[in-house]
Amino acid sequence: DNGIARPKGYKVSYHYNSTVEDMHFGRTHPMKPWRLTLAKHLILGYGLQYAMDTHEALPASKEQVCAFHDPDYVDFLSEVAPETFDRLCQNPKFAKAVPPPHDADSVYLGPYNLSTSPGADCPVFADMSTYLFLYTGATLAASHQLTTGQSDIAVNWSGGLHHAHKSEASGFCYINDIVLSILEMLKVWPRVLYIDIDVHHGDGVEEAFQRQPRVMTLSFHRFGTYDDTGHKFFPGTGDITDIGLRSTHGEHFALNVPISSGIDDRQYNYLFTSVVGQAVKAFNPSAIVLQCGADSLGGDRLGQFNINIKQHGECVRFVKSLNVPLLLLGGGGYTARNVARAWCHETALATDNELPDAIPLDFIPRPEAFQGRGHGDGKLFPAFVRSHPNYCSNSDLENMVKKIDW
Ligand code: ZL4
Ligand code: CA
Ligand code: ZN
Repeated sequence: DNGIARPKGYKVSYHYNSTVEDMHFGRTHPMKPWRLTLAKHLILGYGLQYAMDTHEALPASKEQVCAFHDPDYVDFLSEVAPETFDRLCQNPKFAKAVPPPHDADSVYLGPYNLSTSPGADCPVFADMSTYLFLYTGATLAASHQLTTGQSDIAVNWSGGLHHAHKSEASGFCYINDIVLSILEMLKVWPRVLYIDIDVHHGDGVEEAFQRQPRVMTLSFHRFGTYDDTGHKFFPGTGDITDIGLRSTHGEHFALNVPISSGIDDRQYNYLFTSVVGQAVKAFNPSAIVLQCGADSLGGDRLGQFNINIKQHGECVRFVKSLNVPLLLLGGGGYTARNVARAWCHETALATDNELPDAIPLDFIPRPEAFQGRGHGDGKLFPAFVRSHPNYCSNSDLENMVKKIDW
């Protein structure tokens, strides 16, 4: 007996298709879909499958994806592969989608910000369409469970791709599954709150709902420039003054919490509970979508925060305690073993289970991923080395909370 039980009085569903694990963005590209294999190993190793209903996801249909995205872009995504890219680019229907200006690394970019060059943020890789339509299908199945009242919490760690625009890929994101899920929710609920704890600004979701007062978007993210290069941290938007478009009544429905690098657990918890608390009080959401990007963890390859797994999970616990239908999505996360730890812990929180710190290594296919110094010593909650100097002062954070008012 592993001690794992179903939660009392509510239902959790888990939506996933293992096919996404086998996808490769490129050898050194930071996005590693196999982090989802590690997450699955931990979740099954601890026995959390007994605490929820697991659903194998089917691919989303083109029609479903067109609820937000441009139909030509969706056609391109459904047909594109490394072998077909150049030919598709010649097609007049797609050629009119002008490539964005070449980036600082002067990587060749094709239409829709896609590229077959390995240096691109959004490469065209083998079986890419399969990957895109599956993570989107999982998010749509999860939202369907919620909107039909069959689940109270629905989980898709392969979703949460918040940068994708209506007709452009951006920042490792091609289809904005989050926007699609919120559009589904708006069919049954008056107000949806979107919260984003990925270390990057949730720009695609914010932009999509700029003119929609029934959706409030709230992103916590690193904002500012790199010490060494002076370049802006991606995507460069989401300053505190970015509050979306004001309605005729003066209200606004976007909130942003720009954060300097090195923020610690206590400071993050203060920001999160204060701002989410205020947002919930003012907006009174009927449902919440929480994007749980794990690149806000300490030790992430791209992020620059010093948050531990327990604190990342406290955000999930806080939102869950609000007792409204909840969609939990993944997102970024570039130190694979820690992404797996965080999302396993958060699956446990969703199902009201508490996991022992010692990972059941005997029940895990690749225990070496979590063993040894530098790999977390077989623990679910290793203390991260504070690798980033903390540029957040308590008084700056307090002033920011005061400024975020409406
Ligand atoms: C890489 O090593 O800041 C892509 C991207 C590919 C392979 C080898 C090529 C080497 C880091 C990133 C050159 C890579 C230069 N390879 C990439 C302005 C940039 C243009 C692209 O978590 N170059 C763009 C996007 C961000 C930029 C972050 C976060 C997604 C999410 C949700 C998206 N783009 C500069 C970088 C590498 C690469 C190494 C990389 N790209 C790091 N940060 C970015 O919010 C899922
Ligand atoms: Ca964010
Ligand atoms: Zn991110």
